Amino acid sequence: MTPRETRSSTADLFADAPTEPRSEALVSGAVVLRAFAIPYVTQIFTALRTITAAAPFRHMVTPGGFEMSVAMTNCGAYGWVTDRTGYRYTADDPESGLPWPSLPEAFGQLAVAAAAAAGFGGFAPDACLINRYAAGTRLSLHQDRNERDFDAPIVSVSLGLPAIFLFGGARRADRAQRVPLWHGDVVVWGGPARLHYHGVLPLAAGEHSITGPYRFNLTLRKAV
Ligand code: MD6
Ligand code: FE
Repeated sequence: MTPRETRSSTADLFADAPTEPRSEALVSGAVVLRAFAIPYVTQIFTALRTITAAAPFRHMVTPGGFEMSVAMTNCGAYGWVTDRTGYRYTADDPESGLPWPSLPEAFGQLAVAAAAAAGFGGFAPDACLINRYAAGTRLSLHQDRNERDFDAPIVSVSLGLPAIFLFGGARRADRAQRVPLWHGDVVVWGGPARLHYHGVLPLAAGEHSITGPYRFNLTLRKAV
């Protein structure tokens, strides 16, 4: 069993975890960079411990009043938050009143390199949303549209347990592709695909050698 394999009830979709870096286009403007984050993993988890000590994971509430099953925190100049009044970016963590922890150098380097590899030069992220999924946790189809300008791409880093990413079109009703994402995979999203609907299917239970029962996802954006 290689380190990238995990046991799960969706073994068929997860059967062929890529171990070599390669790039897979989803649609024009969206690409999966397989294993792109592997060289950054040690630095990422070291930084994550510092970030979550200052800004712990929490379950935010949607404007509709539902507690999100994904646990979230942020780092960078701006963080994405939701509460009863809506979705937005803030400079301070509403739980502590302090600025979000700063963006670790390795996060910025990874994001800029991944964006460039996907054809988006000059990416300057100022926000990193950190998502933690446990078994059964899902993220329903949505668009990322709280950022000020949609010219910058989004860089999304998958760590730990694998998940099925749903990648749809410009309209909610458009048919969605099911894309398995493994530890170290990076999805870059921009240009004509920037406002495409996407989501994550309920996480299958499993155990990962680094993250245990969790999947982590970093989404690096230019928010402001
Ligand atoms: C996740 N990702 O993979 C959730 N958004 O956990 C997102 O919502 C997302 O992966 C925009 C672009 C890429 C993403
Ligand atoms: Fe999203």
